[in-house]
Amino acid sequence: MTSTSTKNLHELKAEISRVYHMPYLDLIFKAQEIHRRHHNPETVQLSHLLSIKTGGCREDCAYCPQSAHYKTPVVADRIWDVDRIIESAILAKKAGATRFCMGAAWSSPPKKGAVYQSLLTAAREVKQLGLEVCMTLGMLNQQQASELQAAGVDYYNHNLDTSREYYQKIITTRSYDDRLKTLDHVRRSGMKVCCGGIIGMGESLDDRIGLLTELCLLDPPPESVPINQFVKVQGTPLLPSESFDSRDMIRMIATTRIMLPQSVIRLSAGRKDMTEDGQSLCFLAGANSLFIGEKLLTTSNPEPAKDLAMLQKLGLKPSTHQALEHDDKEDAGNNSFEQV
Ligand code: SAM
Ligand code: DTB
Ligand code: SF4
Repeated sequence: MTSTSTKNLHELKAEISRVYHMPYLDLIFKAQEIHRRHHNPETVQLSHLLSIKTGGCREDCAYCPQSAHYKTPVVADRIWDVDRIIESAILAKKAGATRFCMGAAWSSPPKKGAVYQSLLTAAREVKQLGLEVCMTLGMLNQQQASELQAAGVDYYNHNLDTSREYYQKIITTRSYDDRLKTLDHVRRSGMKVCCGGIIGMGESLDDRIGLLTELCLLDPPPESVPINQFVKVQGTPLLPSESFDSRDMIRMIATTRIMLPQSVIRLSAGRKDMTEDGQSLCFLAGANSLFIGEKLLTTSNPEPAKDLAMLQKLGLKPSTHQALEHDDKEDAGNNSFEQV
């Protein structure tokens, strides 16, 4: 595959479209081949997600039950105390997670003051537990990004969510370029970039290809790419795509794997609605990370014991830090998983 930097946008989009529309089984086969060249096919990274500040958000993201613009069952809450966050992180580590991801329903976090300091303290203390630290708090300026990085945040999640065109129909309170600006601040700070999107919210196939095009244009590409299936919560204005099924997720993941071979792809929201066979095909298509824990932010996730049993049935092992470091080294050039 030619480097994305040497192609113009049109050619890149055409290439992604060609891959996306490959015959289904050929696509999965190609994705698995590429997956094995860059990743250990026997391991899956497990992250635990915690909503540290829920609801009451001023943005109007039409998919989100935490937006104050819609009347949903979500009850807005104040930010959690650091001690309570750490108790949850200890349990997540015991349950097998290697990364702890803290999410907040903010347009952007405060720039100073007690709440801001508590975010930095939470990052430091989670890190001391031997967990990777991830945060998703909304838009960041350069100073916030650098201070979070210095406090120990390894990954920052900020999604592009969909294509530039469809985005305008989903969110009116901030722009696509605002998102790209935050991603630039995250990248410059030295944190790793976690950036992906949502499918199943009425977008066209062209919008899915548009999202992947934008992800491929991030230079360097995101280390982590969450692919979410839209979870419809009562009160949010979006209607789910008609005739959406697990093949849409599998096709999206396989195309992401082929276009972003080195990124870790997280099979994120929506697993509660998928069968284990559907999820298995997502792993075959190149997904190698998931959220473990009964809850995502406000919606439910499969029971952890069921997830661990599913992974065991598939012969997949939760990755350890060492295993992840090993994978990174392989990605540096010497692909020892290639000879499959
Ligand atoms: N407020 C911050 C932000 O928007 O960046 C962080 C939290 S926000 C909930 C993180 C991501 O969750 C969103 O960008 C979106 O991709 C995903 N998300 C939110 N609601 C969802 C839903 N109903 N179904 C699937 N994904 C959802
Ligand atoms: C991401 O892409 N998916 C996660 C995480 N990043 C923060 C969030 C999924 C949220 C699903 C809806 C909810 O539970 O509120
Ligand atoms: Fe707020 Fe994030 Fe939900 Fe948008 S996705 S409404 S910014 S919590």
